[in-house]
Amino acid sequence: MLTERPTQPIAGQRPGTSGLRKKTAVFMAPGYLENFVQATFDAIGGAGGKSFVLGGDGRFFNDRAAQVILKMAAANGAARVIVGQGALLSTPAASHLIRLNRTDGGIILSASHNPGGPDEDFGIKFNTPNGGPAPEAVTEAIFQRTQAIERYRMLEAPDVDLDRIGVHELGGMEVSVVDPVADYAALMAGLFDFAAIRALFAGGFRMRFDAMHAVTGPYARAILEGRLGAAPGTVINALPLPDFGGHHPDPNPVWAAALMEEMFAPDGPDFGAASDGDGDRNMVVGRGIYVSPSDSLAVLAANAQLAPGYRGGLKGVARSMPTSAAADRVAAALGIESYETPTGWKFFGSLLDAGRATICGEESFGTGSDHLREKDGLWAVLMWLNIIAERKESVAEILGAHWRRFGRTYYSRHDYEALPVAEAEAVMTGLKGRLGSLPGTLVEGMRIVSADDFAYQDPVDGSVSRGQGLRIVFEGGARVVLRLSGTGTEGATIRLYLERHVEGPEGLDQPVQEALAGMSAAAEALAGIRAATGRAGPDVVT
Ligand code: G16
Repeated sequence: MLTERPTQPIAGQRPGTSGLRKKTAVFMAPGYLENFVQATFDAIGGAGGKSFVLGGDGRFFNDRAAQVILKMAAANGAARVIVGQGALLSTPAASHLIRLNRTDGGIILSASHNPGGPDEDFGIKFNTPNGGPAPEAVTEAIFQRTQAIERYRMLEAPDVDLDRIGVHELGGMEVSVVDPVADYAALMAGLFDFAAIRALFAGGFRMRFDAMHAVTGPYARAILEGRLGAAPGTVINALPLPDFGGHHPDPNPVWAAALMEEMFAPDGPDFGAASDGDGDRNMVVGRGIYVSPSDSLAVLAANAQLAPGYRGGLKGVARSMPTSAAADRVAAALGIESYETPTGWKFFGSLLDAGRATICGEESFGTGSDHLREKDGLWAVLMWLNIIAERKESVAEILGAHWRRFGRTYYSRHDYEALPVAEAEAVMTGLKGRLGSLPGTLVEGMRIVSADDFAYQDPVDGSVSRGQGLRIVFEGGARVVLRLSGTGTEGATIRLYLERHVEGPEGLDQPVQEALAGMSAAAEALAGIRAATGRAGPDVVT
């Protein structure tokens, strides 16, 4: 039975950097999810006759939310929804299914790298027909709709058996339950030299992939162990759990500490990797060497042509503003365009759609290409494996050669988490107010050449995004960048990004924090984060 239920606007349903993220309990409150889903359908001109992709990272409430969304889609007249078995889909796999099936978009249930469980985080986002996160115009329209909503539509019906692959019927709507891995694995097989990677593993190459009890477990098992012949047990924490085993499914040296320890042990594996809650982020580690996301992007760009899918060369490389300029140096050497966009994968979408960029990356452990419209954790891992198989060198050798050729861009991010919002905003507005007076001044013996609040004009559609982070550049290109995180659910998080380039051949092997000590001191002199917040130091350093 179809019902129209009266409702009223709920405060705070404004999607952030990638969708709406809140505490799970907030999402479970009566009407909360329903209001947002109805507002989404309304904002895209209704769901009538349309088709969508639906899936999530398996966190607590994923299964319930999927049933609610299916019933609402049916009640709103949608023609078809493609759902991953068990309501599971990694974000990149969802992006691919939207494109492959030419649907009218998709709904992804995830709070990405944030912890999951009844007391942790949940999230939902809408992706547009190009497979990418909704651009600001769409998220704004959804938000406006949440402010005016008066009713939502719901079908009263039993749950769909999402464990059973095949075609189901729900109130006249078709629900296709699909294997979440198959189409994605086929896409990867078309981009990379699986035979060469298989030969690498057959030759004794040892790898450890930490799926962090999140969605990439089944994907990594099927591809790495299944199709590529990596030793059984290569993929650990492979079973997706509603609370990710109580951990942060965040692939960085802090939250993937056990993997780091294994990789730095004397007889550690040759290659290590981890992925996040919804499978779009990646961390890559060699034996005894950590690869920063900014360096990873640069290495992938410089070596992409070794993989069959990129043999024709790259159209351009794009990075988010806080990501280091290492990739720009590669683009310059290759004679291709490089782009600096605001944080958020959605900004890459228009460059990819317009054929201006092939590879994109962010310091926040995100890398991807024009094969879909999200960042893609396993894609990056497979690209590294393809490069290693072709070059027949270790990660340390590949990085060392890269630095000798392009110089090394020392880079680190310092996070001050869960700050009182007013305190964090005071730090930002304080520095913002002083930006105009900074150029020409000396800080810690270094001269500032420019300081601005980053604004971006999309070169394709001309849209302008302002207020994207405070950027202070020193002579020689060293930088201090500050911005507020757009993905946290508790208080405010200040991210401080430090960067300094060393041309070499001397000075390429310094410990990162030591190489950046001067930048860190300059940042404190400029922004006074520690002084203003009373914190002794950052909570997370990556
Ligand atoms: C999301 C976006 C990324 C972005 C990141 C920034 O990542 O998809 O493009 O780099 O947020 O996070 P913050 O604003 O906290 O620095 P994800 O993996 O959470 O979807």
